[in-house]
Amino acid sequence: MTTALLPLSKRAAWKALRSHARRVKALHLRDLFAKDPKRGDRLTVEAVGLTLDYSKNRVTDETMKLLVSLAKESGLRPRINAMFQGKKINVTEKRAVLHVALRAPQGTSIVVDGKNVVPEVHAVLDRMAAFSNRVRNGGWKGHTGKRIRNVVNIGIGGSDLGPVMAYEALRHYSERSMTFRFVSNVDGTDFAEAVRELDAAETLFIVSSKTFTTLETLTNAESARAWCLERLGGDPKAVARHFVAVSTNAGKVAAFGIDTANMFGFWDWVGGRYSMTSAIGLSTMLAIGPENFRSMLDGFHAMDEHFRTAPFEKNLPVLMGLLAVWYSDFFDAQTVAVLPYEQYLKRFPAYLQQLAMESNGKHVTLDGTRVQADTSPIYWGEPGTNGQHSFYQLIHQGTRLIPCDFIAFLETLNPLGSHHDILMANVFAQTEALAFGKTRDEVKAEGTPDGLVPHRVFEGNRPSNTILAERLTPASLGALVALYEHSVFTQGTVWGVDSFDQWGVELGKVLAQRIIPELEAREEPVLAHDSSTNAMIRRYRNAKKRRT
Ligand code: G6Q
Repeated sequence: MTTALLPLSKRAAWKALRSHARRVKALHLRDLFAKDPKRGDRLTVEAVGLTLDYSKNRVTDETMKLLVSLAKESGLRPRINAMFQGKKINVTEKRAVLHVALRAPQGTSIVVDGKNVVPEVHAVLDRMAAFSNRVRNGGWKGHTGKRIRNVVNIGIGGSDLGPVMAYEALRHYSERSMTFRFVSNVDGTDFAEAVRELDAAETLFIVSSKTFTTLETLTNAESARAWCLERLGGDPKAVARHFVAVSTNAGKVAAFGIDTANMFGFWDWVGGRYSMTSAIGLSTMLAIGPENFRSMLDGFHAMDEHFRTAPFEKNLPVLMGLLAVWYSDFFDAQTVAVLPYEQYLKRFPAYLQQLAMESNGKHVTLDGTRVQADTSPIYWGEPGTNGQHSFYQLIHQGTRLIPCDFIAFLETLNPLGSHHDILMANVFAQTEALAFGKTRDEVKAEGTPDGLVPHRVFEGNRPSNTILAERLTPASLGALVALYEHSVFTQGTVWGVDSFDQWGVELGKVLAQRIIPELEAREEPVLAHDSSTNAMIRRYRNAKKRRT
């Protein structure tokens, strides 16, 4: 399908966008708004409880028309269909890409290799729910008969960032009598601090690893087992009461010593960074309960359906994806700032970094030829208002163009005096200041001394999206995450890259495996790296020697 597409630079819409961009660069948002008093309403779309105001972007109606044409010429519609039909669109790994099946309601059908996978998805969800209920109501006991009060998820990358983001985001809905921790880094500090004041008799470890071969996760899991056994009398039977696994690899789970009866499975068509709605979400379900987890899945599903069926002109993920392409490829913007005005979303930018950058940080297209444009922008961000007191300076007055996504909720989960009014006023003020700025004349009219005028000018014309939802709920979180998943898919489709592989993480892993024995060998190893790497290895070994 995709191979029949014209190369990016040959697509009519792409060529038209090139010359169109030159004209748009000369326009200022001040004028676009002045000439069109309804622009704010016109360039706002709503779906699945989310409102996207994209009016403060440097676009005209013509831009949006051309971007939508670009999506069409890039085969977005057939590619969406291919994904939802379980086609193997992850071509380099020959896999279907079906995170959308993880949230499909019971009774629906999504077929992979001739088999409807939805019943299996629900069978795992049911097992997760039964297990979560047992743990939450104290029915599941630890080795010494105590109930579980602490849950530690051990996993990294896609097996960590989704769970930790969702736990933080939905903390309001979580079982407050339980403690949830997340260990990902192989740096021993992560594990040591996570379990520091926990009672092993009350602690359950979830070892989350799709492959169950990941060095960091297995190292942490081994340390967790040793920590647990040391505190519970050394009886290996304790492992069955304190360890469960989430994986696709039953053999490795059993080899580690976890009873496969306590394993929750998923499938090779779930990519790591798209796995938070699979059994990888077990810690989330333990925290918020099966019903809330189901409403989170329903939020995802509603956005999946919107993405699958809505016309591109009104399709939130498509619009956001196309706008990211617009700035990345026609304005040379290097980054997108994601600015949630919601403290519970503090890990959302980190989650999004993996989602976007691991998916579309690619230099070749599906057929292996060099991609003809810049691919994924760098996603970054921090919750507002904190960022306003640090890096926003550069966004307002620096020399780089930083498109921003503001995310906010109309109602707070923690009403406290006028906090929420102040918070929301800041969201609206920031988007206004970025778009309209402050002219030289306005600065002068305030009586600013001449020498200071240039320093106090805000050029404006700095683009932003604003995403608003009623409240942060499991369902609205689901819709928000799915919005970005499909925005990333849209971007990857335009660039024609495989958004579902991640070969770029392999080389460092292989090299680390070579260096570990060189750090641990008793005898001085023969080092055959470059002079920099050799010297660092020697320095480390010498420091180790000095300590012993
Ligand atoms: C995600 C990546 C990667 C993966 C981790 C953990 O898309 O594949 O971040 O999730 O490397 O892998 P395991 O779950 O297999 O331990």
